Amino acid sequence: MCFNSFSSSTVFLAMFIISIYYIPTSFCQGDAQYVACAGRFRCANFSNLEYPFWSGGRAPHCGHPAFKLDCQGDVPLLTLRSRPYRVLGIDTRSLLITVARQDLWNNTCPRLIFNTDLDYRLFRHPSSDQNLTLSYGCAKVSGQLSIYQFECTVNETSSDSYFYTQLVLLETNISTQVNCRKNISVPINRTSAQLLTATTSSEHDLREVLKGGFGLTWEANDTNCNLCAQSGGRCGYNSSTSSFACFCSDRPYQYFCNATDSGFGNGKSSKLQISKILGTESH
Ligand SMILES: *[C@@H]1O[C@H](CO)[C@@H](O)[C@H](O)[C@H]1NC(C)=O
Ligand SMILES: *[C@@H]1O[C@H](CO)[C@@H](O)[C@H](O)[C@H]1NC(C)=O
Ligand SMILES: *[C@@H]1O[C@H](CO)[C@@H](O)[C@H](O)[C@H]1NC(C)=O
Ligand SMILES: *[C@@H]1O[C@H](CO)[C@@H](O)[C@H](O)[C@H]1NC(C)=O
Ligand SMILES: *[C@@H]1O[C@H](CO)[C@@H](O)[C@H](O)[C@H]1NC(C)=O
Ligand SMILES: *[C@@H]1O[C@H](CO)[C@@H](O)[C@H](O)[C@H]1NC(C)=O
Ligand SMILES: *[C@@H]1O[C@H](CO)[C@@H](O)[C@H](O)[C@H]1NC(C)=O
Ligand SMILES: *[C@@H]1O[C@H](CO)[C@@H](O)[C@H](O)[C@H]1NC(C)=O
Ligand SMILES: *[C@@H]1O[C@H](CO)[C@@H](O)[C@H](O)[C@H]1NC(C)=O
Ligand SMILES: CC(=O)N[C@H]1CO[C@H](CO)[C@@H](O)[C@@H]1O
Repeated sequence: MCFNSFSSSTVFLAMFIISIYYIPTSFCQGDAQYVACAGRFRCANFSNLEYPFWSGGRAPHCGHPAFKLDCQGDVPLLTLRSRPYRVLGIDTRSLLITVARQDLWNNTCPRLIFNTDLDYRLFRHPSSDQNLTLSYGCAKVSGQLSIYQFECTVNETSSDSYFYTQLVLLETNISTQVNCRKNISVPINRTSAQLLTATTSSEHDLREVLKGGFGLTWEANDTNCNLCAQSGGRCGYNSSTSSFACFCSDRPYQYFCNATDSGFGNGKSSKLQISKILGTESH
């Protein structure tokens, strides 16, 4: 069906007559890019995924380039600044993704020690989150701070490693006592921070927190996407302009399906324009 947004059969008939004059032949078969982005897709243990996400099985123009999922394992992997993250949750309503660093998932001792590096043009931390510091290759300390110690063999030398939350850093003089070769930050939420601040916290707790991951809210022109979808389009990306694109049944538009969108073409007919002619605009 091409005109399923019009319920009245009278309007349908009028539309049909007008369509003979106004609608290009490609209108009903659909723009190829529009057709390619139909429906939602599955990835590992997630179903119903849509823009800004895409994967190997879906055309790249149907998603934002930074949101490509690797669906080969038991959970999707998302590459952020060339490092892999396990995707543990996706909430498209609140634009919240829960990810865990693949190298630190159920693991306190990664082979390569690197900081968590994110593109803050695309992602934000929930405001209650904080950084957990993991310090590797440290000289030994004694006393109370050793509760935050864990084992990790760095460069074939077994040395002490420590984890400390922001509160621990603030309330102890750990930073003046511990001398480490490498420090990294990993985001954690408030609940996890409380757990790891407690003097009863253990390496097991650390492992569990790292396994649970952290939340990130994303911003990938989702407002544009809502407008596009409302106009009957499918959200995507124009790689030649590196910007959002709205694929409509007749052709791609910059923001949403309409007739005289500046920047492309020269104003072919569309649902919106026709409905304006008929005075039956449905929104
Ligand atoms: C997918 O699996 C991961 C790891 O087992 C789990 O944390 C996550 O909740 C699962 N997601 C869904 C949508 O089932
Ligand atoms: C997490 O790591 C521990 C210790 O290495 C292991 O016993 C456990 O099976 C792992 N859990 C998962 C879900 O991989
Ligand atoms: C952790 O530290 C980095 C670098 O200072 C900062 O950009 C980031 O927002 C911090 N993360 C959280 C959860 O506050
Ligand atoms: C381990 O050795 C490599 C190569 O010598 C070095 O680049 C890296 O910083 C070392 N890691 C730590 C934690 O010292
Ligand atoms: C730092 O901690 C050590 C060991 O608990 C203690 O001996 C020292 O007095 C502390 N230094 C400061 C400045 O609090
Ligand atoms: C890592 O952090 C500890 C404690 O804050 C500090 O003593 C050490 O100098 C830091 N090391 C590096 C390489 O930044
Ligand atoms: C906090 O993070 C842990 C994983 O580290 C997760 O299990 C828990 O559900 C999160 N809590 C909240 C309130 O988001
Ligand atoms: C991408 O944008 C360019 C420049 O505005 C336009 O010519 C082209 O048709 C667009 N392509 C798609 C697929 O939207
Ligand atoms: C089409 O959309 C553009 C924004 O993308 C807007 O400036 C223009 O007024 C719209 N035209 C019509 C006919 O709605
Ligand atoms: C995160 C992102 O891609 N933002 C873009 C949303 O769209 C506007 C206008 O096309 C761009 O300027 C932003 O960079």
